[in-house]
Amino acid sequence: MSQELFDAMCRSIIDGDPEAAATLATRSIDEGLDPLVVIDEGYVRGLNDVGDRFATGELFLPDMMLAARAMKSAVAVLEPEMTRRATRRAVLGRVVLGTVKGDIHEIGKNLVAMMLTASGFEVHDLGVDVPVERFVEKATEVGADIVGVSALLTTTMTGQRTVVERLAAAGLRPGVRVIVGGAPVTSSWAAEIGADGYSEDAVGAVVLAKQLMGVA
Ligand code: B1M
Repeated sequence: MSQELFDAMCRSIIDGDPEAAATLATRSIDEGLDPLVVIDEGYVRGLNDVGDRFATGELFLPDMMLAARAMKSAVAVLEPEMTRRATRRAVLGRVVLGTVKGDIHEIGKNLVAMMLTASGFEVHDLGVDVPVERFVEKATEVGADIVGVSALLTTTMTGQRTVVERLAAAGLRPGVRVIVGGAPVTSSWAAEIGADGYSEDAVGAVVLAKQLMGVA
């Protein structure tokens, strides 16, 4: 039964159909499904399919844009349910989060922001295409415990290294921890650039942030 729903969700992303994506999201909530499972087993499969076919030249940029729009409409429906399910406690730490300069991919970063917020972190989301200086300024302004830097392109990953370097130059390291993520990012890249950790998904980002705050 769920598989049929997941397949329809995947299809709604491939078709770039925000209404269908939202309707199916509502149905999954009515059926009591976990929004994170729904995102991974349904919608992200569709995004990956579109991304793969973009890479081979079968689909084009407008197709990826439509897929992203459908994904955002599903996440908008699922977000309150994700927040409702999380057990909220006292603020666990302050996180400044953003996607690096030159990179406008926001869906994964937004999921990380949602999960961190729902788990009790105070998240300052700087958005996408964020200049390095903004990470440093905001971290200083809010007294950040953690700076999270997302990058989806191999060409923008280097911005994560620059954030680590500029935070150090501003005297904020190692007090302010840096976590990195995004599809092309790996734990060995995180180690190479001197970040404090890497996570492959939004749930892992929460686990990592808690470990760094000593509350795991
Ligand atoms: Co783009 N894009 N895109 N794209 N896009 C990719 C990333 C790509 C892999 C597609 C492909 O070729 N197969 C490819 C990158 C190749 C590379 O460099 N390795 C690519 C390209 C090439 C481009 C353009 C250059 C295309 C062009 O213009 N010719 C262009 C670049 C624009 C720019 O940023 N300057 C571009 C544009 C776009 C759209 C605007 C159309 C759209 C984004 C819309 C938006 O975000 N509002 C888009 C999309 C949708 C994708 C794909 C299809 C899906 C990305 C996504 O949202 N995934 C993507 C292909 C793919 O990934 N399969 C692709 C779902 C999301 C839940 O996963 O973002 O990985 P993800 O986030 C995960 C984890 O990575 C992790 O947790 C998240 C949740 O589980 N995570 C973190 C992410 N950040 C984290 C931070 C953390 C911890 C974990 O700590 C701080």
